[in-house]
Amino acid sequence: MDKRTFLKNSALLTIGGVLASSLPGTSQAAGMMLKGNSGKDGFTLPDLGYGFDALEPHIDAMTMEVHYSKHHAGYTRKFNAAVMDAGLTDSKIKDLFSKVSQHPSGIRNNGGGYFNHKLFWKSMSPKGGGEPKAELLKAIEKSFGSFEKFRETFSKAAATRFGSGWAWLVKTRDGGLKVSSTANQDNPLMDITEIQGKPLLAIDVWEHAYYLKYQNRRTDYISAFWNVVDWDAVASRYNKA
Ligand code: MN3
Repeated sequence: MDKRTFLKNSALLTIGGVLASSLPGTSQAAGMMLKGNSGKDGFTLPDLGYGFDALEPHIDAMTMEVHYSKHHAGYTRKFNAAVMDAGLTDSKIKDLFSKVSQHPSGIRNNGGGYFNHKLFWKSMSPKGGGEPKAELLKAIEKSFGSFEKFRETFSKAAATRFGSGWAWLVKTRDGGLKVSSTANQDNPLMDITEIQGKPLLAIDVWEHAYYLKYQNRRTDYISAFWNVVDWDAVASRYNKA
């Protein structure tokens, strides 16, 4: 190869590298790298599925960007490290949670942070809001009396969670629906949680989830959240549970 061909090829390789690192499909490559670092079941930051500004004006772009790319990415990284330290890289996340009381606190805190945010992003959509349909609506009416009553109960659980934590809509083992709230990054799949079951809907009430736009007005953030709830995603979780 002459010098000119060599330079041309190197330039193409460089462009290829830059392009590849900015393409969505390469998250798989990043995932494989992460798996290499944390065993075969490495946990990866999921795609958000919409832009940082997609939930404006209800949830602002800056909050979304910092929340996803700093907070959630941090939990994901620390969760992988905690799983590796504990020699639990072969475990499924649900098995880790169902015995979380027996594991180091890094699994509880960072595993919760990893899982809860994933569910939170998938509970919201720029096309969200309104009311659930069909079976889920019936189930909500059966458990809470009305959709409005459910909303009040959930909003209150979110507003009154002292300090940092989450509020949940949970499908319990008997098939009923309950609203609960948990501290820190705990969730309804964990054996240390009072109301256990399958989480269907989650709202993050840590200050980092709303402070930039709403400051101390957590209840304004909770009211705005209803405009972006993706009821189709919640219904599909309900139907699978
Ligand atoms: Mn958060």
